[in-house]
Amino acid sequence: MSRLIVISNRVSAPKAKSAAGAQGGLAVALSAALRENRGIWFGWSGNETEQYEGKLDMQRHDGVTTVTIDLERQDIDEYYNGYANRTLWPLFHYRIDLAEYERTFGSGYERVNELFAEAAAPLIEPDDLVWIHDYHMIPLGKMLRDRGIKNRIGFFLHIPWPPTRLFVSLPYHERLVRTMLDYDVIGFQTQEWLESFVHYIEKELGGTVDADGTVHCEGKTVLARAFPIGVDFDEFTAATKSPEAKAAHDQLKASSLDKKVLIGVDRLDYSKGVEERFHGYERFLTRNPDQREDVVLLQIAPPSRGEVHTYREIRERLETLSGHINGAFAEVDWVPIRYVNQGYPRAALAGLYRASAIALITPLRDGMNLVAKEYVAAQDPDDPGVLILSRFAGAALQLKDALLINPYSNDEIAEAIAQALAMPLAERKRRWQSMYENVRDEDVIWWRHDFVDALKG
Ligand code: ADQ
Repeated sequence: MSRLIVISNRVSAPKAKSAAGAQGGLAVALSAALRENRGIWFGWSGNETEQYEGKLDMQRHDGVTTVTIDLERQDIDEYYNGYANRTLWPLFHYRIDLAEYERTFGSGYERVNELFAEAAAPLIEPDDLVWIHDYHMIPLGKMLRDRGIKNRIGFFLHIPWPPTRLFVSLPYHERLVRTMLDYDVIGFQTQEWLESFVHYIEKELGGTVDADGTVHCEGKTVLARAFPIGVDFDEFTAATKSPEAKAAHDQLKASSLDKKVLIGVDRLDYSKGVEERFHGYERFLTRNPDQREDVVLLQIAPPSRGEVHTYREIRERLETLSGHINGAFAEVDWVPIRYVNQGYPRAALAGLYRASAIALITPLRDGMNLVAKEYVAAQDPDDPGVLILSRFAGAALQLKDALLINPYSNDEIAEAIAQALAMPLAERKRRWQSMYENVRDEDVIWWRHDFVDALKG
């Protein structure tokens, strides 16, 4: 069996099962994938160093070797806060209004990717499979090739790939995409993001793409395919039965009495559509005065990327908006929104999902969205809740029996809440059953096998 070398911006394998903080979807998915594979996970420690001198920190936990490096302040600012989170993240989530194009960000991004390549190349042995993750590391495969690495190298993008007409607003876009032609496999979350990539290759670089996804471009060949990521189904369903889950479940039930809980769980990010969700919920409260006190919205949103100003701004806007809605509608014994800015351990989260009659998941654009799948996995089969899901989340292509809504429409959100509250048990069960089968069958292990098999060639 080949060893797997995973490379991503951050490494958080050892903590992934128990940390109470905001866990990125990537950390949760990869810790599961690496546990069985004698793998090495390489990336940034998350720490800052005065001066980077090529020092590697190597640790072993749970069958996974992690190797990390520290980064200098300027690298963190230009590569991570800059190009990754102020340029690529907004652009790839269709927000060119928020994307910032600074030369220093682009050069910092290339510099840090070179630094990653220099540090990772010596760890790679001849039979290893190399799997690079996400938008922070797009050019890394080529930089490893430049250092003589001949192994099979795959790249998986966790976020959307934007339509060509938006993508070409990125200075040096051809240069970035050309680096991707050195991979053996490029994976996207859904067919939709794949189609945008293929369109770019054909229209901007004059390449051709076969029906099986083989891309021919500028003398190179690479397989491009969709590999929808799933949840660690076994781990998550086990967590649902834990004492911690039961305690969280009972606490939420007891504190909301006979009210139906609507739950939202997101990293605090403008792409998650939490503002639009609050507006849709407000519309529901306005339109349905007789049902107001039957519901409560629990929104869990731990802050992320606090060094980036757009994240500080969305945080402030949400505080103001939740305060406004609560001020306008609250009664002595009821507030419409419980807005919580912290992360929860996964087991507690499982209990909260199970205690909630409705999940309100309304991203404006999302590569996949694992919260939607976790909500489905956590339900009681005898009395399952209803998933209201944005049609712009990658997960909507698999979870077709959710109530799919356009998150930009307050009316659609309000109407879906009313429909969910009125939904008969038989319909809830029918919709949940089909979503449950998908979440169970297309889980993170299935995803990993699918990608690694393609990478083996
Ligand atoms: P994220 O944007 O981080 O991931 P998501 O897929 O929803 O989004 O994953 C979030 C993970 O963090 C989930 O496992 C969730 O349980 C956890 N989480 C969120 N809020 C939490 C809280 N308050 N407390 C504890 N845990 C919390 C990126 C892409 C997604 C893609 C994933 C995986 O943006 O589209 O699905 O990677 O590929």
